[in-house]
Amino acid sequence: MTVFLIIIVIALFSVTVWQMSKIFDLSRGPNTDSSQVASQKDNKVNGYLMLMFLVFIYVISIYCFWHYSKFYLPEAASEHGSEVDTLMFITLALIMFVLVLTQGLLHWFAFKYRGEKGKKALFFADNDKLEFIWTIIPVIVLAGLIIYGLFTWSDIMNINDEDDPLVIEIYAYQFDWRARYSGEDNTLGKANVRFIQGVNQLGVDESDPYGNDDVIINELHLPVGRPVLFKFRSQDVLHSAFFPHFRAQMNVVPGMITQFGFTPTITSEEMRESEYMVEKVGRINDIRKDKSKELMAAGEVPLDSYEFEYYLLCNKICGQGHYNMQMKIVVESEEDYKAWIKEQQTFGATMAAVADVSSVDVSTNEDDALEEDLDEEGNTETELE
Ligand SMILES: [Cu+2]
Repeated sequence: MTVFLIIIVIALFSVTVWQMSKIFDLSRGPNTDSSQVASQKDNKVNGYLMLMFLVFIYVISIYCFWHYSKFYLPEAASEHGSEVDTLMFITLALIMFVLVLTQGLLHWFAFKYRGEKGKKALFFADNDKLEFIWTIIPVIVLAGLIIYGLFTWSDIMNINDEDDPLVIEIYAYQFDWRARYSGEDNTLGKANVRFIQGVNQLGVDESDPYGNDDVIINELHLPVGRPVLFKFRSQDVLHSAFFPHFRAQMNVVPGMITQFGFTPTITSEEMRESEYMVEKVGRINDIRKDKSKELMAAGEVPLDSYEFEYYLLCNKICGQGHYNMQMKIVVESEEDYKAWIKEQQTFGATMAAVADVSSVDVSTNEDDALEEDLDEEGNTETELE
């Protein structure tokens, strides 16, 4: 309702301004020039305005590059990442070059050939040579960019099985992620939404022996330098798995399995210690300190200091909790990774534990019905009536 009222006020205000400008026009003396043809003075003013606008767009572009470049992502933390960055840089550099040149020419000519008394425009029908030049140059440049992009794309998307990649399933649902490691055999057990029940939140097929040693967890640990093959699955709607620091993104589509592979090259610790990150984290913590002062003055809890972590984010607006759909990624040494994965419970062990608990409960309360509910955190509650 407020928005509607604001729109009405703005509309009425515009009508008032328009009516007033008409009144001013009428109230002008009889000697003023009321013709619709641009005068010598109009042409001059507009010519110089063109030049000023050119300077304005150059200055604002330089300012933006200088001021916002600190928000650029740091060095890519994956093997193929630098290829993506180079492609991006070449494309941007070409676009910038053409943009600076054409905008300069456009505004300069508008200024130079502004209307002047006695000046007459030259009638110029066409010129085959000129047309050929300005057609062939963009064709060559664009074809080059597209072919280069295609090669880079196929290079990145071709996952070589000979590299023995670590197979991990990334499972998306509103509004969180789960990672399923394929275990010792490096083969994921079959899964289907129909098997989703109780603790089996990802619908892993219990009858498939490959699934027994799978590990399901909501934190992604990756050994540095080892190729990883991600298989993506969605429970509900379209999500998009976005790993900005690794320059990777893949749609997560319900009803099908998509995949993407990359090799992490920089551990979380190394990234934290990099010059870029030390500076960035320092900047964020300065802002947090100021905010904390305000909070403490208002008698509220101050903010924790920020520490860098890699994150997997959702990059498709998938619902109201989309903004918070993220999973921490830890890139660590092969030994640390092995020690970590050893401590995790396998899917088989989880199901066996649940079966044990159920059988104990049933044997002690023989006539009671057993009900299992999955709460919001994905934990199983065993309720006895
Ligand atoms: Cu999502």
